[in-house]
Amino acid sequence: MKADVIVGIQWGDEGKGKIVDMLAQKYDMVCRSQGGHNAGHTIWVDGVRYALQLIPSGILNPKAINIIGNGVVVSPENILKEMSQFDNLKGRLYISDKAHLNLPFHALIDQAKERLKGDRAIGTTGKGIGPTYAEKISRSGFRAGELLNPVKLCDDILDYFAQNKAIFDVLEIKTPQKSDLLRELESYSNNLAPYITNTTNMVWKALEENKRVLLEGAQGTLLDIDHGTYPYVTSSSTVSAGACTGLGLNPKDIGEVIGIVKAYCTRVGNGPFPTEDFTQDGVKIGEVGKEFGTVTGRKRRCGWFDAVAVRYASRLNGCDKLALMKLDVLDGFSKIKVCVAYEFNGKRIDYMPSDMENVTAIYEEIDGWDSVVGIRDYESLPANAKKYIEKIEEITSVKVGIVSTSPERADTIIRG
Ligand code: 2SA
Ligand code: MG
Repeated sequence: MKADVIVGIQWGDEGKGKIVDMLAQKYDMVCRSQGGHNAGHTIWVDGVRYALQLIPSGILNPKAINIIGNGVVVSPENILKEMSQFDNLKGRLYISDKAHLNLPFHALIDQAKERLKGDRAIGTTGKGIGPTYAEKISRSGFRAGELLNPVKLCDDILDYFAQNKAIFDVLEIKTPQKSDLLRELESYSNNLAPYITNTTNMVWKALEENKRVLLEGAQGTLLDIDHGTYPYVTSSSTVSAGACTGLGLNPKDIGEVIGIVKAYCTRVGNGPFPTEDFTQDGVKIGEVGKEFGTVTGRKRRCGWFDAVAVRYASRLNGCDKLALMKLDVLDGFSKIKVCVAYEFNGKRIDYMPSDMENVTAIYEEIDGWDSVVGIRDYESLPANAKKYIEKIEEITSVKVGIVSTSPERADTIIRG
């Protein structure tokens, strides 16, 4: 069996939550491969609200096994809080022993560095994601497996503080008291030990046994550490290839890749966003689309669909199809803009250059429609909504296989 991948195609918050939640019902295993508790979505089931940041969405399917892979950075404090929303997760949730630990001091480093950067700040979520991945890459991080020996881990963390004292002093971060740190680590260890294991073997076994496996991406392609709008990116590989390294899979293990895009575009944090709309239209999209960060509550910047960026992201991920989310948010606009090319150094280009700071969007306008809310079959969509979807398919060369017409699970068009 092959593992299917769900990946964000823009700057995150494309509405992956709804699709993963829908699909998770059909999968035996749902895995996260990157990111940490900077991700976030809310799922409602039978009137109960669940906030998920690290735990895969398969947790709401009682039959699914959920894996937090080696590529994820795990905050023990945060995951324990999330786990407390559920009754008994034993046998349903596993954390890779190779996943790196995102500890409280990582968030302090993240926030201090953002302050020092001033107006060149990235606009991170402040959750310590960058510093945790930085320590992983520089080979001085701490892994979930080390929680199984909290006494040694405590000594190692204190050694790390001693080695980096000069830096911690500049950032005004205090070394923890040994007794406090040990108590904290012992508590994490007691509560998390039953969940920590070699998850690579588990995913391999599931595929060998023909189980259906879904890999759930967090953030989006344009936030990818290599391929996104660097340095205004997150610190993980958000593309489908990253799902392989983040779980111990190889490219041949991957089945269908579904790219999630919003019918318009948003971004939180700083950095280039060629189709950002500063007029009343942008404000309206934000209000109707309820565009606020689920983790930090930050207001998202809003603008139009950038087909150049979506084509680039679809190629990077190998998307078999796109799921077009929140089409209903564009209801009632008389004209809808689509970015079909960029102006860069005085020339029209049809690709994303590495320097995205200096591109200007070139738009085509499409006539709007009244309402698509709740429509569940393609043929019933207003003609202009179909034209919009076909325009997106034409420019990106990827089929729009799924269209979402409201936040409700059932208000979804499946085109196959
Ligand atoms: P970080 O914290 O180091 O990953 O931040 C680096 C950049 O990545 C962006 N980023 C995100 N963008 C959209 N959604 C994210 N998750 C939350 C959500 C965000 C929130 O689902 O709504 O609640 O604010 C997310 N996580 C990271 C971030 O804005 C920086 O641009
Ligand atoms: Mg989100």
